[in-house]
Amino acid sequence: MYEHHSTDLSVTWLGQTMPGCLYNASGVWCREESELEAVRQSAAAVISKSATLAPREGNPEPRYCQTPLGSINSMGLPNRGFAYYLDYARRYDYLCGKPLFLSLSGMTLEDNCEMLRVLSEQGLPAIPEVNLSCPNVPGKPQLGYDFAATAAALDAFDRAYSGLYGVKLPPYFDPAHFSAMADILNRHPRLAFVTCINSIGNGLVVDVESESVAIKPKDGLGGLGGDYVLPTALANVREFHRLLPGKEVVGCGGVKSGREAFMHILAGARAVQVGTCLYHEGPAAFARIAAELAQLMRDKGYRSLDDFRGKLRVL
Ligand code: RRO
Repeated sequence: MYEHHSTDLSVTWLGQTMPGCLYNASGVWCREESELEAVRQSAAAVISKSATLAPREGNPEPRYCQTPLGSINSMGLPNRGFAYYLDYARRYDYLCGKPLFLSLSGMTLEDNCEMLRVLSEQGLPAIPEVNLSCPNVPGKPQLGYDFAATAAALDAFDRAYSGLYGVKLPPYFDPAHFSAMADILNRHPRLAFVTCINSIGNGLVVDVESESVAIKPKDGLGGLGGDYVLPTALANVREFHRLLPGKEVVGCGGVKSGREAFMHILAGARAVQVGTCLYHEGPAAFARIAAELAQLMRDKGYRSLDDFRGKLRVL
């Protein structure tokens, strides 16, 4: 006699419960309202393309390339401008139970603070995820690799914004860097979550047949996503989950089936974003990955994400 329990993928955090754990990685399927609405229909939450104050065309094409192991991109922050995503956030159906996150990536600290002030004044339920890690604007280093500048930026965000917010971090590769960044983040109680990771910046994909780089900007350098980044993403999720008690970690990097989503949650992720796989498969990826995750959980006897979140074993 089998007992049948339903498998529950819902996630309660930031004072709300969302119906599942999967949503898009910022940058993918989220530049236009039609794309954002398609994500809202098929995922458990929505995040918009990183916004600058003014609209941007982004870098010259080709600027995205799929490879057998993932992707390389140097989009260069193409977006409709903050006012467009703010207008979407004003009209968003918050009662659908799917949180709306707004990714902000101002060209300057003052631009980020300006966008945060406007959001604060509007009092919308949309939650900012400030991007500290865009690798693709020529001449602009990733803020998250400059610890002093990150510390100053977070102090300014606290003054500009009165609610809970998150940051999108670049991948780190050394325990000294995990710990230095965690010490900075822990000084900010309203920093409620970190999303780990952005693409691994400034990789180079080479095509042997044409003896050429794969994308045009920065002589071929671009951010890596997909299979290339999964172990790096998991390391960042696990380390920040350990080092940031009371904060949440959103996993992002290399999720293409229920198995990678499971790995991120086991490493400590509260929710999981899908980037490269969503780019290649479209929003149908969410239902497929969720079904695979639910099946894997049933096989293991888990009924909710709380049963295994952060319970990765060490030897
Ligand atoms: O638009 C981009 O080139 C881009 C951004 Br803002 C980012 O944060 N991460 C990425 O891989 N591409």
